[in-house]
Amino acid sequence: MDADMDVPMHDAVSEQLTPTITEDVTSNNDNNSGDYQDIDFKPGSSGIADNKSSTPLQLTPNNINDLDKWIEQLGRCEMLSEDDVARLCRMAVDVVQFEENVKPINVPVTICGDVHGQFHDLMELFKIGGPCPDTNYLFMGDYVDRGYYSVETVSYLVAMKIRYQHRITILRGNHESRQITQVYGFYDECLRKYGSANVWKMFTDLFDYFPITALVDNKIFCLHGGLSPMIETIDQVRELNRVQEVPHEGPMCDLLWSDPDDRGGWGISPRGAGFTFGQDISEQFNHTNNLTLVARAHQLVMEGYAWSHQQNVVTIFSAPNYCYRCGNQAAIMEVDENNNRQFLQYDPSVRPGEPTVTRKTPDYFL
Ligand SMILES: [Mn+2]
Repeated sequence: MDADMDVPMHDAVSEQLTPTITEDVTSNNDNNSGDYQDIDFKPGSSGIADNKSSTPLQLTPNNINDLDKWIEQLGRCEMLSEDDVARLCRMAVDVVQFEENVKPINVPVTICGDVHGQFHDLMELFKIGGPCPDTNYLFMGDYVDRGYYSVETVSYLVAMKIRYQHRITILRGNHESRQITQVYGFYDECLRKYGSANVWKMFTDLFDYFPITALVDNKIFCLHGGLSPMIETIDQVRELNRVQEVPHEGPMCDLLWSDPDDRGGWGISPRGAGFTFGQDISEQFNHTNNLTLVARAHQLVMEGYAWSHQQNVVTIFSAPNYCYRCGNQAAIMEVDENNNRQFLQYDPSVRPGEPTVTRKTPDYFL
């Protein structure tokens, strides 16, 4: 293992919102590598949000039948048809569009970090944490990219979200974005598995509606990345217009991209988006908002979880042996009805006969 894998910030350095990529996807320069030229970036181009309901989706016996069938199929790691993904995403919009920017969540709940397309490890997570809906779940984003099964992973979680709306919450991570998924694997996987970008367009249009933060029992503020110099109170998060591609800067960007740091105050993030924030910032935020903890994901941590800022912040990472090579454990955090917290750690699932995991490493792993 690389020595620098011990240090979480080194993962931050490896995953960046790089300026060169921004140029590739936003300019019409003829010198661009052809891959990105024909991609329609217009949010909403899939049409899955064209006929949004004005009231939350009410499940019918027919819906439930379909969802249970899809969940069973996806549980075998078999992807849905393109038509079924379209139906799935239309239904999902009518669930998540009604959730608040700061989704209130009751205890008990089990809080999870990055999954990154490691489908079999997600199944292991549900074995360790208990099956949904018997156990309530909060996922803090980054379902897609890097792993080999982003399509199956995000389809499964979205199907579970629709089927058990009040038992599972799925927040948006910085990878639930049109730009990042074109660099780190999800776009390519959709093209390979479906033969067109249609499914990618549907899911990225759906991601725009995902809630961005959650508040567990008014005590634990949960989000993918971290704090923002433009956000002092949780009420300010409630006022954001979140239904858009993840911006390159500003409060919504920071919430999905920032990282805690040993240095005090705000710092420039090596990721090229968001900020680093010190213990003074975390303490002030928790004090101002009457919180006990900020729970976030976004960084590889070797034990699967890591405290920082004298337990004002916890990082949870739920992709064991990240990228099939980092050697890390994964973890989830159970919060019980008395607000006691317990971490459950787990190792990679065993996949007998899995041919792909030892193949050559795609460039976006590096
Ligand atoms: Mn992330």
